[in-house]
Amino acid sequence: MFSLAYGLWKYIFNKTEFHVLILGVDKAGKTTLLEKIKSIYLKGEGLAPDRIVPTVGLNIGRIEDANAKLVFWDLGGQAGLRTIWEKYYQEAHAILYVIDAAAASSFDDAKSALEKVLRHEDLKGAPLLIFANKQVKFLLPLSLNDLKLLFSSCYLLEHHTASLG
Ligand SMILES: Nc1nc2c(ncn2[C@@H]2O[C@H](COP(=O)(O)OP(=O)(O)OP(=O)(O)O)[C@@H](O)[C@H]2O)c(=O)[nH]1
Ligand SMILES: [Mg+2]
Repeated sequence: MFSLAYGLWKYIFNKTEFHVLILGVDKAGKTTLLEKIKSIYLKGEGLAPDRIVPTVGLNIGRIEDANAKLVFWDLGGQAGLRTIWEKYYQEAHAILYVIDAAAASSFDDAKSALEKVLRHEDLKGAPLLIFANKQVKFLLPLSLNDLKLLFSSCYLLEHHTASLG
């Protein structure tokens, strides 16, 4: 009887957990974005931008709403650290790929790193959001449309600034 009641309770109240992998080349603003998300959804949590250092391991953020739990995995984007990314692909449900929209010099690297991510078997069918970060009005090297063309393999390109919200 207890196990039946427990099973019913779990069925009704258990929330589905989704794993979102935050990827992108170094200095794109991944950790700043994660900390911003935390500060918005976890009231009071979240590091200020001046306390964020380049990521070597993994940063984790968990947020929860009425229906689901989201677990964000933020990995280091330096070239030598990108081999670690694929260890997380199998358990990832979605990819949030951050680019520094103000740094034209990083676009080629960001694009080829993204293409490599998308070629991986374990991510077939996983939704992808490309987050064009660090947007300062009128100062972008490329317009949002140009960025869309450059990253033409994307499904949806969102423009924003992680540090300002
Ligand atoms: N102006 C501006 N600066 C930003 C923004 N987001 C991040 N930065 C800055 O960009 C730099 C790199 O940010 P991080 O969040 O550490 O970048 P990252 O992608 O996590 O880098 P790695 O951990 O090395 O892969 C820091 O100096 C941030 O303050 C933004 O939206 N606007
Ligand atoms: Mg980082």
